[in-house]
Order: sequence, then structure tokens, then C-alpha cells
Amino acid sequence: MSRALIVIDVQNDFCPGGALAVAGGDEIVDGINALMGDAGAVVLTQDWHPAGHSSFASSHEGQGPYDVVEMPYGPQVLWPDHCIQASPGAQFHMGLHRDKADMIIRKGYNPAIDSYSAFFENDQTTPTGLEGYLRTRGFEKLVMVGLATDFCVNFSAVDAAKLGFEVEVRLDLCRAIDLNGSLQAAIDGMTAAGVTLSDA
Ligand code: VGL
Ligand code: ZN
Repeated sequence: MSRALIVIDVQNDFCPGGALAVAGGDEIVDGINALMGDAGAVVLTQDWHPAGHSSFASSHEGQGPYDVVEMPYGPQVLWPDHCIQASPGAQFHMGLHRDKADMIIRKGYNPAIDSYSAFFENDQTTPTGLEGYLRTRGFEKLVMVGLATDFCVNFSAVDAAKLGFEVEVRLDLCRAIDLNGSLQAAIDGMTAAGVTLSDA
């Protein structure tokens, strides 16, 4: 069985000029498009927050972007407002071949819980449904690419590995936020979880 390509959050707000811009976020688009033809399925994820989402610093009196607060489900980094439902920043990068997607899955729509992972919200128990989609279509092997390496790609890859999928992350087709060593921590965590990291 061929592999499913999981494209994480290649959205305007994570690209240069966006609200939570990841350096070089737009550089990966052509390479991702080139992988779509060989994939058994193409899944795009879309960060999709309601205005006033609990992961936004603007929702927390006295806090700023990149501060960390304790949520009922654990520590949560606070972000600039980003990927607000139906806003231009939440749209996929213009160059991404979204018409090739078999499935588009949105996440982060629960006002009270962030969702870095494409499989579970940040409480690590509420499923998004992606596992069921991939399993019912018979996929056991996944290739992951997208934004950001150290947050949504990392959490998605580790969750997928924990669920028993064979996961390869193409680091050359990811870009990182890298907050206080988060990129190295993500690489260590993905490796420990049994994710294969590759550069081409
Ligand atoms: C992401 C921070 C907040 C990501 C999403 O896609 O990595 N990071 N929301
Ligand atoms: Zn987000």
C-alpha cells in the first residue's frame, strides 16, 4: 500500500508576511506539490481558530505572545492571533495544489483547547477523526511535511507513531518556529517516538 502524504498547515499566516510567520515557510510549497503525484492520498490540515481562541495571547489579560500559561490540559504557549476561521491568513498558500487534496481536515476550532496535532487536540484525548480516515482507507505509512516542524508537524508525527503508523518526516519540506530550543526538542522527541527524519 502506498503512503499517505500529510501536509501540515501550509497557510498564509505561517508564511512570510503572515500573523505567525515561519521563516522560509513559503519555500517548501513547490517541493510539497511535487510529492502529491506519488502519494496514495493527499491530506491537508488547516489550523482553524475561532476569533478569541484560548491559544491567543490577546485572550489572556496581561500576557503576550510566546508567554506560556497553564491550561486545564497542561502548559500552552500563547500565540499572536492567527488562522482565524475564513480569514485570508487561514487560507492555504496560494501556490499549494489544494485541488489535489483527497481530504482537508481542520483543527483548533474548539475555543477552549488548542490542537497542534492533526490526530488529537492538546488535551491529548479528543480525536480529530484523521486516524479513522487513514485506517479505513488502509494506510499504514505516512509522509509528513509542512509548518511548523517543532509544533504542528512534531505533535502530528509523534501522535501518528504512537498510534502505530510508520511515519517519515521530510525535514527539508518543513520549517520551524524554534522557540527556546523547541526545534532540537522536537527532533529528539520525534526520534524517540520512532519517527524517521529525512532530508530528501
Ligand atoms: C502552529 C502554533 C500555533 C503550527 C499552529 O502549525 O505549527 N503553531 N498554531
Ligand atoms: Zn494555531
